Amino acid sequence: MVGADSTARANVNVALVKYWGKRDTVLNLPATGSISLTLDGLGTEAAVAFGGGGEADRLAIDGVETTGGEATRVTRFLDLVRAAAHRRERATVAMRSTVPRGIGLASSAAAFAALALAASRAAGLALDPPGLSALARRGSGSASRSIFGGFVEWHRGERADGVDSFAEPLAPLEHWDVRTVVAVTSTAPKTVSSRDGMVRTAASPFYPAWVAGAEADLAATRAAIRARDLEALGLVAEHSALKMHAAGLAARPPLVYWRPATVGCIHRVWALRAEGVSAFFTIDAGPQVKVLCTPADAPRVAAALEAVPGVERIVTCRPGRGAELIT
Ligand code: 2P0
Repeated sequence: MVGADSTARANVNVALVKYWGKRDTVLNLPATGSISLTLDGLGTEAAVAFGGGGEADRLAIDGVETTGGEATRVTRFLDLVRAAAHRRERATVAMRSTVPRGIGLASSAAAFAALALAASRAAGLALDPPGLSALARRGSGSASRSIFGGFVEWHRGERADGVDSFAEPLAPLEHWDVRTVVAVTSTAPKTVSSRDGMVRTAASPFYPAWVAGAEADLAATRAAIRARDLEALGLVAEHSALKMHAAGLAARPPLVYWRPATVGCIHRVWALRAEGVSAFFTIDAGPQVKVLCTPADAPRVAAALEAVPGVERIVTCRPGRGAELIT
């Protein structure tokens, strides 16, 4: 018998204080806490049904039956759900991206947040929000944050078993309406995954400084969000992103996620600030630049970034909701 189908949706998030390094690679426990903003309109839907008598899990991504590394990662994740629910049946999983195609932001955060919610419900598990976040973390660290909407903090946790390493919302979604203007500078697949990039960075001579600075950045970011202080938030976000990339630059072999247009956008954001526009960038493990600004300034920021040579496309996002069940 095929079990009840459960479908969930989740959005990607952009880290303002970055997660970049693990204290446990099996349990996916971070070396530091991190703070993010969930983005509206860039997400993934996951439909899961256990049962059906198959010998193996079946995965379709955007309607295409998928095997290999992605399918293995989903099966490993479903094994955790099966163990928690005391079930053995294989599952049928259909994932569909609601991210506009080809913008280089098809993040595992949205995928594993949606999968955690859909698979746990389909398996009959009723997890509380921290439990759901901790489950999503096992699929992909940043997915722990996409369980929630708006500004979210993922706690590093202290325990070796990881039960205290989950995310929580820092404020209701309506607390602060900001915009994130995403400048897409390249849609080529990245050459080093986040997972491998983090391992490489852990041997960087700058890694200890990167880890040591996190607590101060987290405290400043929490205070800035509470006070709705865009300049304070933006300056810490830029600092956190630049430190993360600096640690990667000093790794061996070096890690360079930026393209020429990435640097062009950095300078354009600084020029906008000199012109009086409150705009601040952050950059994840790729070449895209994400710029935080007010709703009123978003059109001007978008126009400025669109004019930077090499920028292929601009997407402007409102704060987004957390993971939700559709069926
Ligand atoms: C972040 N990134 O905080 C950081 C900043 C990218 C740059 O979390 O190994 O895909 O699955 O836990 O979550 C990307 O890392 O890595 C990431 P895993 P994940 O958003």
